[in-house]
Amino acid sequence: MTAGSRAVDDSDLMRSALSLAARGLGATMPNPTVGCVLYRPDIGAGGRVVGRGWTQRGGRPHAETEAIARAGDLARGAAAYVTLEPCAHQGQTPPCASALVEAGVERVVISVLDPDPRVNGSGVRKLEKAGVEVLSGVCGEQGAALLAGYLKRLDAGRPLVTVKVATSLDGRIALHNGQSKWITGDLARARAHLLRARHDGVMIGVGTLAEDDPELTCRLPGLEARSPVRIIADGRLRAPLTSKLIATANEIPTWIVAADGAPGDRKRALAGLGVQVLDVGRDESGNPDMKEALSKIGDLGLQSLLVEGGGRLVSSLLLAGCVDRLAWFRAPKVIGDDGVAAAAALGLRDLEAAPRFNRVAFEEVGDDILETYEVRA
Ligand code: AOF
Ligand code: ZN
Repeated sequence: MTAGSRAVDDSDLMRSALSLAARGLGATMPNPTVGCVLYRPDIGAGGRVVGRGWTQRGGRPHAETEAIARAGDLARGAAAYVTLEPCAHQGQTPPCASALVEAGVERVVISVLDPDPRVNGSGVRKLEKAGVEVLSGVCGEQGAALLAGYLKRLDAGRPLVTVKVATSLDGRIALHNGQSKWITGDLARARAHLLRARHDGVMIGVGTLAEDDPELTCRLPGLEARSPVRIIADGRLRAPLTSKLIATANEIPTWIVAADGAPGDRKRALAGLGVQVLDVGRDESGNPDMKEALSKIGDLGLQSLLVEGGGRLVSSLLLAGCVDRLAWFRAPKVIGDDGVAAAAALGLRDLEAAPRFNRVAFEEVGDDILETYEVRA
């Protein structure tokens, strides 16, 4: 080795597999997004990566079979770095654990074990039985962060919920007259479109639909096809049928959450326009029951949901204990108490009861900042 260089180690290669996996965020539901790097330690001075793969759109093919196909014969004798335990169940194709053995892979390094009941350790057992050396837990924390939506759905039966807001310094999302375009700058808006691309679904309340008439698509060049499923929380089905979301429901999946007692003729009209109606009960305040809505959304395969307001939907979700992350953009502006707050009334009487979060990331985005928070356990 030359001075200043060092051999690649397991975590370097796993980080590379993790970045491949990240490409599939928001595109593989109901499957997790997985990355795989095949590495031959015996080629050249520092070894060589001979194949890369990640889970393809809609969840198939899996990452390992992609990487094996790219490596061809060079896979023989390789070490595989996979961000999730290789599957051991027969799907449309044979299990990845068998495909790795078949390809001649001698060592498998795993970030996260797969809690899917069809896998759940059987991938590791299959590999070990075939004489493959297995090491798991490498970059486990980063691996679990990337799989947070997948793990949440398996564990809680609902998608991981991230609330995204764009506020002034004093936490306002709009003026009293409803004007909200634009509080944050161009770069922050582009960053928010990237968040849409990386989520399976995006949800707003009917008030925001009526006020802003948004499209909720990802309009970043090259990522247009990555628009998430669009969901409107609209207990009484008051959404205007002429709104952009509903008018384009035949092109981009659009769902609406209706509460008990929503008028049947509206349901039929919406269904006729291509909107899928999800019926749920009501919570204590008479709003659609968010826990039930999220569990239906999870049943339909969504692993991650980005909530883009408004304040009433945000407070319903906070009160239901269903907010896992916050993506909070703040612009250097002050709007004042006559503006609209990011969250509607929570009725708190004790600070101890306030939803609490830990900040996990901080980014400057042009003149604005983006703070990312995770709910405190
Ligand atoms: C892998 N590599 O890239 C992914 C895996 O519906 P199927 O048959 O495609 O199986 C889905 C399950 O496969 C999913 O729940 C998870 O356990 C695993 N996903 N496994 O080896 C991959 N995406
Ligand atoms: Zn597989």
